[in-house]
Amino acid sequence: MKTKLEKIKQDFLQSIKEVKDQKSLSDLEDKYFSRKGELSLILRQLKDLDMKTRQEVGKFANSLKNELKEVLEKTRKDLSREKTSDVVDPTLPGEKISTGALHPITIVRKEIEDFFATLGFMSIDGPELESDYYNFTALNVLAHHPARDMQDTFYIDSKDEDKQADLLMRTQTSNTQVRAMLKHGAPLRAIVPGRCFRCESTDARHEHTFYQLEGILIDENINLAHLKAVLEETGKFLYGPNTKLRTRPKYFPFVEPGLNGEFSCFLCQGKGCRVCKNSGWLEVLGCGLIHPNVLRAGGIDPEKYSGFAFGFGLDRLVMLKYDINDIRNFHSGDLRFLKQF
Ligand code: FA5
Repeated sequence: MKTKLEKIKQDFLQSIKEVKDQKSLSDLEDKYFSRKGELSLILRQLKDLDMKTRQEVGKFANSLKNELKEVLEKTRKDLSREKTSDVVDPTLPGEKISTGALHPITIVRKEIEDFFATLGFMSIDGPELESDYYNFTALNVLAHHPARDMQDTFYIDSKDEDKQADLLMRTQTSNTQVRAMLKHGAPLRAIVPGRCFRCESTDARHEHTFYQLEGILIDENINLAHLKAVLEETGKFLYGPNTKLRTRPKYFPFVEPGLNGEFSCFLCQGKGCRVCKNSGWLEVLGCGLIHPNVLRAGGIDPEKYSGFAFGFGLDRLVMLKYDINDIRNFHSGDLRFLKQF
């Protein structure tokens, strides 16, 4: 009898898998549990067994009956849930749709673009895969010039088709200086936000892929005072009205004179704190007056026009603005980080 019960169990479990609606479920229930159902008949035969076997098989049969009933009820519930899920109840609260958000670098880039638009600067793009010519040579950095070692470069195996020049991933948005001059001529006011690449080992402040924001202004009689004025206004826009600018000489082959630009620390107002590493100043950019050789490469007469250029580390500005302590968060893809902005 135990073997018969096992067989019933197997058949039942097999059949219930094929049940697709309430009607076939009910037929199956009848087949096993109705008065003349297969399981009911067997249970009725228990009384003919001797006492000992009846106790043993009876226990087994009862637990089997309960088990199969449970499966039956679960299937009944599943079927009715499937059915009701087709029904739309407009009174239920809606599910919140996750819409995503802008990356913090994009947020600050847009703010800075708007700010520079008020000063008459257009925002333009330059290529990330660049020829050696625009990234270095046109910027007064000739082949084998030691200044090339200032930026560790990712070179690409193939060559530029027209000029047979080496290709590389741009190391600086300055690559767009000469391109912009050739395209738009003088006078010119433009900013170039974009990605740059350097073959550097990474740490909390250095990435192999990072953002810069270049600025170029060319017109007649442009001098360092104009550069300082624009940068001071940028500092105030970014970090508040009390922000001061400090410049110190720094060599960049494409500007003369070349300068390093620092803003007074917005957190401690120059007194010294954790953010500015107790110096009171935040180093954020390189800048200077555009070298006459670069103006010439851009088809602009250095006797008539002069200009300035600057290059901000954009990631750096964003890190300071939001108090982010590791640049590697930007490309981590970690949603816990990104959802804060
Ligand atoms: C330049 O790249 C010059 N092109 C800037 C310039 C433009 C000077 C115009 C004069 C005129 P530098 O290598 O210092 O300069 O980089 C500028 C800024 O980019 C740095 O201050 C820093 O904020 C950022 N930067 C440079 N390398 C990295 C890096 N690996 N990771 C993150 N930010 C970086």
